[in-house]
Amino acid sequence: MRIDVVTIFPEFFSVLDVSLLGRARSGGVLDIRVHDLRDFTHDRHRTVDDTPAGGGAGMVMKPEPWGEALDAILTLESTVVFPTPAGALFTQGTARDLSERQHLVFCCGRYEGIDQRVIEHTRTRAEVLELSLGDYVLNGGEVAAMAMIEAAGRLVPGVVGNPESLVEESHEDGLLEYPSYTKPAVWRGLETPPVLLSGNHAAIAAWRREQQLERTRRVRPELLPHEETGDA
Ligand code: 6GU
Repeated sequence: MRIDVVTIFPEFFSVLDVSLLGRARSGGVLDIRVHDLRDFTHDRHRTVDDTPAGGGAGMVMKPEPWGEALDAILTLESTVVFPTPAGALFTQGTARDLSERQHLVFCCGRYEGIDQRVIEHTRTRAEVLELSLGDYVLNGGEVAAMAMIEAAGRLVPGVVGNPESLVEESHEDGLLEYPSYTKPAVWRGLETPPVLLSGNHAAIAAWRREQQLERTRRVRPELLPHEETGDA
């Protein structure tokens, strides 16, 4: 999979060289390229922002550098992601969808955002997604793009060594994950649930399912189908 990132802070993305994604990158499974938006400016100060039309606080990212950057990066296969708190919610389903695409382009806005005409113009030549991580505000799209790249990237075949580890995870079946334990069987007086040491695989599977339901009901009841919430 090819991923391009456009940002005024390319150094944020050095973490993509670490751990699983780093290995996928050096192994050629993920081809990730990070671009400095300021390289697409032409003035001495490499200006990327200006005052908002209509007035108000903060600055807006100018359309011209974004247009030139996307002219250079887009292909016929591109899906363009604009991370923004005003976007649709990014979920495990979105990650799965993105992981199946040929070419992702992440456009990281700063300040009060990117001139909306950049998004509208990009829609005329590529599929465009405005996506949010959740209902809180970050200083820019960089950390959000990183989260989306990691969530989608680890679902690309070959990135995670043992694909079975992707199956029994939180959100893959719509429920939170069951709790995990390892040795020793007793630690600081706390026991590993005996069923997990019983060798009874059917009983273990049933216990894990019950734990998933209990945890989801307690922590994230809105994830459960209505008839399973216990509400009237
Ligand atoms: Cl995608 N961007 C920003 N700036 N803030 C966010 C976000 C994205 N998702 C949640 N908060």
